[in-house]
Amino acid sequence: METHFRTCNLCEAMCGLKITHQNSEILKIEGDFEDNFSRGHICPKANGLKDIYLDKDRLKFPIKKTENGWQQISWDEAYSLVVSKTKEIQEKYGRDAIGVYQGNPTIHNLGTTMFAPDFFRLLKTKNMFSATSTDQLPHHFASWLMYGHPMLLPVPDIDHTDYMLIIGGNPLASNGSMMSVPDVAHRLEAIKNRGGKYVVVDPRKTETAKHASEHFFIKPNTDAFFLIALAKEILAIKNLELDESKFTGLDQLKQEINNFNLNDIEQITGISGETIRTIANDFCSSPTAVCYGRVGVSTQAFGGVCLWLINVINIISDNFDKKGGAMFTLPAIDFIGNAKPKDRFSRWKSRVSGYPEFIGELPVAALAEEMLTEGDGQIKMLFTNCGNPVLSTSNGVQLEKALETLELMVSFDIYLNETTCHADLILPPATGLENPHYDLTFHVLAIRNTAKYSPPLFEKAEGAKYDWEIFQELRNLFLGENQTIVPPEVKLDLGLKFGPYQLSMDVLKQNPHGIDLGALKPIAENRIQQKINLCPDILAKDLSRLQEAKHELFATDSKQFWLVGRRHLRDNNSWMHNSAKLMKGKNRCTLLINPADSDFLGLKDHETVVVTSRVGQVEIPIEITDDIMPGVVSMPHGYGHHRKGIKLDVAKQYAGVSINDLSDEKVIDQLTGNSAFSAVRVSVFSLLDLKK
Ligand SMILES: Nc1nc2c(c(=O)[nH]1)N[C@H]1C(S)=C(S)[C@@H](COP(=O)(O)OP(=O)(O)OC[C@H]3O[C@@H](n4cnc5c(=O)[nH]c(N)nc54)[C@H](O)[C@@H]3O)O[C@H]1N2
Ligand SMILES: Nc1nc2c(c(=O)[nH]1)N[C@H]1C(S)=C(S)[C@@H](COP(=O)(O)OP(=O)(O)OC[C@H]3O[C@@H](n4cnc5c(=O)[nH]c(N)nc54)[C@H](O)[C@@H]3O)O[C@H]1N2
Ligand code: SF4
Ligand SMILES: [Mo]
Repeated sequence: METHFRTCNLCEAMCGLKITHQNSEILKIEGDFEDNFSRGHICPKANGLKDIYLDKDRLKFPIKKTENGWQQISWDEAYSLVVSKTKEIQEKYGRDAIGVYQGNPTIHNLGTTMFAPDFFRLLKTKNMFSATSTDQLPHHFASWLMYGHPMLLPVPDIDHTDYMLIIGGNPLASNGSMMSVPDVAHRLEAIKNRGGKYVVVDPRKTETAKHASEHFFIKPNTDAFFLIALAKEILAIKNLELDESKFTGLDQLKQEINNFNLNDIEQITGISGETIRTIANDFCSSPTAVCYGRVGVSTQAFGGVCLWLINVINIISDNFDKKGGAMFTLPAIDFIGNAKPKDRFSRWKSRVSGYPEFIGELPVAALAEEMLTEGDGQIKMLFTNCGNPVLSTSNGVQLEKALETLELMVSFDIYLNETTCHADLILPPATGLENPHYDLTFHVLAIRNTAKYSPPLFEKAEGAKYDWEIFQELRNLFLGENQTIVPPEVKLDLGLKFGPYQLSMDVLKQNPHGIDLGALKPIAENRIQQKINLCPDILAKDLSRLQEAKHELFATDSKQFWLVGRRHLRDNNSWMHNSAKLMKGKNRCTLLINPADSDFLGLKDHETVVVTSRVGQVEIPIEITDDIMPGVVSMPHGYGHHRKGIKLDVAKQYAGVSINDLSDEKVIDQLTGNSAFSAVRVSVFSLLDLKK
């Protein structure tokens, strides 16, 4: 029997795992109590790593779609097809005829994070897309404008704070995001145990809200008003003395905020002015406090404004760059360094809808129309990498149609799923326990400075390839070069040696439980290369759009609901439903609805309803519960495995329906281009009524 220690790469929490195995048989996966960061914590998904490793549906060799179905081909054949077709299509139609979509596991896989960008950059296409614009883009946007770099993302110092305000995040299900925080439940509990509070603002009484000191229901999409009201109260309490050597824009900010008439704040948001005053008082009277917002505030019609205001609140309450507040990390591999602020927005626009580029990418809401609309620059060939946009981006049905129009589609993926079944060629890399791991991205977002390297546990299948091999080999072939293929450890070693702690691969290898580099420290002065702008013009201008939207937010219609998403501890976006162990138990793909609404519609618990939106409809059973606000319905994302052509035998049995067959690709944050999932309106009908 042997023991292997590693970091779980499935979500952002970076839990330490202790895996007991006999040769290639895994006997047990448990939490590593010697990992000081995660302290033995794991969630049920950790065991999913074993299921992925053993999954008979997982792809290990390239497959090509033929008239006789999918056929295995050699890596050489796959590579030469990719390179020759890419060149042919670019010669025929121009560079932008190639589109690229990269999904979430891109950053959970070291080899892909390190080497995929080099390959995709060679294509020089403007049609780059990723899951970022379905997720955290507004965080990067606000950071870029205020701190000068999209990756200078303040992290809540959860272990030292006395008051944490959580808006649109459910870390007890998601295990935290844009905040790598293993064992988050105990860490939140500890705030209460040391006499502090944590408070949740969410249209659903979530798992996190149920344990919180307080929870307030908020109407979806109205957080920007709530945050303005909160900022106004905080400004009234704090007679802010601004260090003019560090900040600019305070007067402008005050002016902008004062332009808002907030007398009707309760009607708009569902939260009274009195409550907001209390939150502001608590926030300011706590020795330390931090405001944290996540997917719920990011993926809405004013995501950019919300993330800006959250930063503002932390700064004006004097909790930025302070212990217990919102702080920057100093990661062992520091790819931000002393990066100077630069132009990163709207340098080009999407061809059809004219959406602005940000950090080199266009909003994924434009992906389908860029394939479907004829003309110069139309996407004719698409690469997907670690992504399942058919289930994970708005209007999946339209996207499916668009994928069928392509001349060629190539997917780097480990499954034949709802997206990759439209490809002509799938190149699957080794994954999970077969890979070495270092969290290049999540150490940047962690609540402590830590560093940990995990060696591979098992050999990849004979003849299989690592992601870092695939992307370097493709690069070489594309350029006709013969550069040596290097494993990620070579680059890691350099990054560590030149990093702020001068570590090395040798040192990391000697510390299989990770190295704790200490609590976050105030370091903004060294990280930020500009004065912090409290009121960037681009964001301030968007406030007039917010003013205009006010009336729309009031609009009520008894059959129209706001549709919001939710996450469950045993899901991982769309791609872990092929693990039988994780799928056990009651059906999770249900629509939550408040009793007042189900009564009004005459619906019975568990009956199937039809939910419709501008773009589509689904049939789904309901769960009647007071946990969801009246006027709002909630369903999980990542289901919809009934689609033809997939090879996911377990997932098919728990097919469910896809929320993104309802999400409208036209509904975006018009400033940042991020998908505004929470701004989608739906109608709900009884299936029985419709059949009558
Ligand atoms: N309505 C609604 N939609 C949402 C969200 C929501 O809350 N509501 N959330 C959004 C968010 S936050 C995100 S991040 C996106 C996610 O969007 P995506 O990243 O596009 O979707 P995933 O389901 O994470 O798909 C991951 C893909 O990566 C593949 N994969 C897994 N491991 C590996 C690997 O090691 N190598 C390779 N090459 N492939 C691998 C899987 O098979 C799968 O195809 O979804 C977004 N969509
Ligand atoms: N178990 C599990 N863990 C995951 C994932 C998973 O799929 N499953 N996905 C991973 C990924 S890719 C990400 S990005 C993170 C996301 O991490 P979180 O942001 O913590 O994830 P969610 O559970 O979607 O929480 C979003 C919350 O926002 C609320 N919300 C929706 N609309 C609004 C609104 O308009 N205003 C406010 N205030 N709240 C709103 C929803 O009700 C929900 O409770 O989780 C990661 N971890
Ligand atoms: S919380 Fe995230 S990192 Fe920890 S075991 Fe679960 S999936 Fe893995
Ligand atoms: Mo995400």
